Amino acid sequence: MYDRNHLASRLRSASLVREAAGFAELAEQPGRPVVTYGALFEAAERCAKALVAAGLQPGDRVAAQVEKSIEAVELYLGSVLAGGVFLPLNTAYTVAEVSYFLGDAEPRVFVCDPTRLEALNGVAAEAGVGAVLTLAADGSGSLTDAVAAQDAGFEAVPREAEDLAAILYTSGTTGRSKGAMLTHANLASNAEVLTQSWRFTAEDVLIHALPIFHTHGLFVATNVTLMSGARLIFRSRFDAEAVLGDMAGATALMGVPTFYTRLLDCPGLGRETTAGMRVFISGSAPLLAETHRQWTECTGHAILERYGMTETGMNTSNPYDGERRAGTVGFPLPGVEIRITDPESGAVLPPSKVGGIEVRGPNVFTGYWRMPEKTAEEMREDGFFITGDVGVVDAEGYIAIVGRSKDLIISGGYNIYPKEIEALIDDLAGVRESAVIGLPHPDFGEGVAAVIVPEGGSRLTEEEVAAALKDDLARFKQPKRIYFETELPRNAMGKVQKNLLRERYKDAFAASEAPAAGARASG
Ligand code: MLC
Ligand code: AMP
Repeated sequence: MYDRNHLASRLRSASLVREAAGFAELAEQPGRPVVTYGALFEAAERCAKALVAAGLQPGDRVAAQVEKSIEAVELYLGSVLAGGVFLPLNTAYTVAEVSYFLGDAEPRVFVCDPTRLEALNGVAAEAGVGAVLTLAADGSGSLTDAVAAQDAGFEAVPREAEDLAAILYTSGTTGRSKGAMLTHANLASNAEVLTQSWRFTAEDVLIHALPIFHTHGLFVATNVTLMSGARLIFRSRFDAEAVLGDMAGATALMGVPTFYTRLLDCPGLGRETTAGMRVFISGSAPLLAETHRQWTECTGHAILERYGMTETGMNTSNPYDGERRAGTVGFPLPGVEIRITDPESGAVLPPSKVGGIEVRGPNVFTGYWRMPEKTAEEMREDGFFITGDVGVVDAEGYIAIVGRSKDLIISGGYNIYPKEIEALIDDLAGVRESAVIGLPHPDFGEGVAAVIVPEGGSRLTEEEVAAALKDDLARFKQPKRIYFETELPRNAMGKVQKNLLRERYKDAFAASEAPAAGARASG
């Protein structure tokens, strides 16, 4: 039965039209059987039943730290169908990190990889999780067994538009991660707007090589596909050569800038190999204007850059028709309002003035899980959300992001909050203080570096610091460079001048780790 308030029902209804027209395929997965829309939703319904059998009540959280698979998508849809709140977790998170999320969100059900069950069972029990199930990358596990044991058919648990469908954690500037609460209406409205703005139809084949535990891979790439009845080439991870090969049978790619710089380094990329592609979309981190220019020169396609956040879904996009302007994130999406404000007074600024980006619309989340004071700090009374991004609108209305007022590093599309790493380093014996900074990185855009001031007499080494952080921080957050200084530069107010440190170490990653974007000869 179609229910406009229900995300799962809105995602399902588009594909029903497609199936009626005789197109049944949803996803091609290298090394695994093709999945049809019918099979996806049937399995999602069985999964909803299995979750209910495991004790799930409407409003309960379902946390998942699982590898990318179609079964993981079924778990997402099954949770939503059962009236649950889906809570995906980065597969790189350590036991210590997962322990925090489970303790904070108190999920009824937690699904993890079978290889991590032993390590995570204890923290799940401590957090009072009712049922722990497993799901492996190949689709096997105790969740799959429980799903297979259910009969087909499940009537979606009715939900209001404002009920929660998901919680996604985003690190906090003060250290503690905050759970962004997203409603059925937030997710469904954003998927609908993107489908229309980017002209997705049942004719499309999207190359999906993003992780599905974040907004980009789950709510943008997956929801837009389901909403438009399109098809997916569903890759477990990004591999530039493989993705380039996929382009012969695809029409669209969504990626972070690292996808595009790595693809530019593939000798086979060119007009011929991208001839069947309709659109290349980039987001989650700034796309260098230079990468945009090189891509156009090499393929003849102008990358369509958009701007979003965990808390808001997608906010702005360059136009599908019309100029996709390099170095900008385009215009507010239909229904979304953007304003630029003075960071001190909050006064709205006129075009061409640089200020804080604020956003309001049906896409904006309802607040941070059990943190009303944090929500109040970032939400204006008139409903505008303070993004922490700094931007400017030009005379034609194109929005450019020129910086961030939040102390945040974005590495390969992942957000990393320096505060979280500094707190761990500062706790180490022999450390007086530290500053964690993002430095230009040829592959990831920014790379993490730590500048440490040891206590007098301490002989702390780089290796000791790295070893001490290993179990507490996901690999992508761990500093790739560690420097020792006798003191940190401070301004008159005593605040650490990270800009001076960034300047001092700006070449740290210059000629390392990966071929620089732009290494390719032009023409
Ligand atoms: C991997 N590593 C990273 C990293 N990814 N380090 C820093 N930043 C990253 N993003 C580490 C690995 O642990 C490894 O460490 C080393 O770097 C090399 O790994 P790799 O094999 O080259 O990495 P790869 O698997 O190819 O992954 C790179 C990537 C991936 C860019 C493809 O990180 C990725 O898929 N990023 C997308 C993130 C994303 O979806 N963001 C959207 C958030 S939503 P070592 O030392 O062990 O070798 C959002 C809202 C919005 O932001 O607007 O969309
Ligand atoms: P996240 O919290 O992981 O959702 O990351 C959201 C942040 O990513 C935003 O606040 C921006 O700082 C950044 N971001 C997303 N898209 C873009 C983009 N196209 N250009 C620059 N920054 C972006």
